[in-house]
Amino acid sequence: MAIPRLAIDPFDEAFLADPYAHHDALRDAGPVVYLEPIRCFAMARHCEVVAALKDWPTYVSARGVGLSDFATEAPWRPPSLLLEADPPLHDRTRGLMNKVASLASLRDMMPGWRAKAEALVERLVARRHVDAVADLAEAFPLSVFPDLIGLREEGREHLIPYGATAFNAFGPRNRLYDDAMARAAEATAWVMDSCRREHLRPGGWGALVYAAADRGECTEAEAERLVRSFLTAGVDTTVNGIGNMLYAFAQHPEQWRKLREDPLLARKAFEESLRWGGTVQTFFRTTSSDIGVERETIPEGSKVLLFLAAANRDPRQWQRADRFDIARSASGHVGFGFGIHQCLGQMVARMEAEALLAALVPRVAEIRLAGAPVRRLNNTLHALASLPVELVPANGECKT
Ligand code: OVM
Repeated sequence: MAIPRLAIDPFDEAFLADPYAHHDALRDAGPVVYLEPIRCFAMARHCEVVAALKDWPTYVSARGVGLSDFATEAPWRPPSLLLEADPPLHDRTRGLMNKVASLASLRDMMPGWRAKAEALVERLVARRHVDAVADLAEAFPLSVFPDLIGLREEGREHLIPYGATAFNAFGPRNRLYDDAMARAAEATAWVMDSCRREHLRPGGWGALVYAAADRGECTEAEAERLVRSFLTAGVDTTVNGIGNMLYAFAQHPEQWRKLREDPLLARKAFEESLRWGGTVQTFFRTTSSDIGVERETIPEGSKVLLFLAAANRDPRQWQRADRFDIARSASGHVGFGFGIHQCLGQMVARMEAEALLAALVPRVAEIRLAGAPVRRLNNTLHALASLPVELVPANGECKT
């Protein structure tokens, strides 16, 4: 059997507006496919996506995890020392960053995050009609994450546009890419400047990265670039992870009732929302050698597109894969990736989601859709621009 050649363009706007409608065709065509419109190989089944993510010596990241090959094209910004690096460099930078983003330092934040979430949710329930994107999914992460890093106050509105730009830049040079780049200058300059030592507050994760530089674990220039990773990867991802989770509950009121009956399901519910409707849809790798597939060869230097979100709904892996069911075990999902590059900030994301759910569950009987959700198209992220909802107050009948 040959590698099937498909005419699907996973970055055209019809695909990006509703990626899940196209995943069956990608998965069912074969374990590896070739996508003619973008001229690269792709995998959409759970087994193959996990195998490729595990095999970092073959499927490398240092040539970029977007369509652009850094071996032949200049990257739009200096490459990330984490995302766009391979061992041995990656082991050193990731080891350093793992210590900064420690669970212990996060646990100390939790009481403050919970209090912030409660105050926010109380204000919103009183208003009743809110935009779950602007008022919850954006407002909550922006009220905790920049302070965790120790970012300066002025200019924080650039964080989401910068994230959107970085994630659009993984795609081909389509309209989304060009529009993002045309508007990127100010946000990019602000983010770069915010990564400098003198702009980071003592005690924040940014300052901790510079403390590692002071101990000789990295250079000053590397510290600056590593802080940039927090700002690139930490905002638009959690914003849309929370937004997609709230949208999942708005579409499945019975799942919200189930969570209210058993609030300890909150952690599982967030994992299931990442599996069912995750935020990061795709990442590329580049092959470091020829790979035999069927009776064909994926040549060295090929871009391979990994459909994380399709793997997460692969019926070969999950029963009733298309059902959002917060009581199932979603473990094994690749919404945070897999292997050596698996999301560094995943505990931040989980804690943000949990703080918000802990505030919402006792106060909100139903997250009721109150208008048409609006998508914000992005080459990598499944994102929402707006989600009008009615937060139906709980009147204290909840157990918690
Ligand atoms: C980075 C980074 C890491 C993960 C995701 C990401 C833009 C960026 O290190 O800059 O997306």
